[in-house]
Amino acid sequence: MKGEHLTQFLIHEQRKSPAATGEFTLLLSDVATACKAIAHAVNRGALAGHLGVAGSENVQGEVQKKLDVISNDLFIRSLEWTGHLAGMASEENDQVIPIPSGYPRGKYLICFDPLDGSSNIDVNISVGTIFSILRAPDGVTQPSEQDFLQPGTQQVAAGFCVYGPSTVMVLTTGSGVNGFTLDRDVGEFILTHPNLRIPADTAEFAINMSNRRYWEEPVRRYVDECVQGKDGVREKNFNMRWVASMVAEVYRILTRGGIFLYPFDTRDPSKGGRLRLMYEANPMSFIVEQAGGLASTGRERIMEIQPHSIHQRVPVILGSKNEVERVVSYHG
Ligand code: AFP
Repeated sequence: MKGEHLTQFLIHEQRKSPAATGEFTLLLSDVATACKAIAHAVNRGALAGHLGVAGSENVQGEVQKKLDVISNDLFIRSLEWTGHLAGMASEENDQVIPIPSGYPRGKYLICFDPLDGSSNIDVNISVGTIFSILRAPDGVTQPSEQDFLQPGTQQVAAGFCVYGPSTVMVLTTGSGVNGFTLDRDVGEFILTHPNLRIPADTAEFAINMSNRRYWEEPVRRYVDECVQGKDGVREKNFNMRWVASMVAEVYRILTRGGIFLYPFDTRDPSKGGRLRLMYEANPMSFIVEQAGGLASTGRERIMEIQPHSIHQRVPVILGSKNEVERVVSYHG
């Protein structure tokens, strides 16, 4: 119900499943607490000396920002002790993150990108946290990387928090998508955007055009047709956006439709794409599909990919159903 806070919402959802123990509700509530702490750190920015680079690289070989490191720490510290998780995997950590000995273990696994879009931090553009929750295989209390390698269809929940003009958490547990705005006065996420739905048609696309020369032909054809607008085969004008923060792009698509593409390109074919399957593509695909959209690599449904590594990258094309179907059809 619009206006209820996240904990109320989660408990109402929990009561719909008589067998629920409350562990899942508590886990989501802990994730929200972690996001509030990160929102606070992001919001303090230069005042807390949080801007700039950390002087290190992550496992992907990307330069880490101070806030990447701070957010990763805040997320891990908020969740490791709670007893709801068997293990964690972060975009920033080479290996899966075990629950320290001395803390109880739960039945869930979480994969997360603590600060997506972090190249935008220093220029004060929206960034966010993305998470995906899976079940640990039966009886597993010390999961290995292999235990995380489940296709996106196995996710029990996914969400993201966008730290923008307001802080908004978007969440799906597999029955629709809801958006909660952080009310800083009371410290709670309030349900402000119930049952988000992505319109099937759109006239807005998002892609990094500077990579055009590296794209495959189907993507080039699709984007060229959008750019030709009324004068081309589409017979309507399109608008373009590129924030370079996936959280901001997906939030825009959830509020007014659109298509987002980070396709395969030939800059480094061995990478298979730019975005990470476990931390970005799978959770965003779950959310988008739950809101009535589609998510594909161009050749297959993202959530059906069998992962082979926790840091695997994939092409991502997601958003308004009819546009994604069109791009997929061009891949033939
Ligand atoms: P960072 O977290 O390193 O800034 O990457 C953000 C991101 O994974 C995703 O959120 C953007 O859509 C995409 O990369 C932007 O990539 P380009 O800088 O190549 O446009």
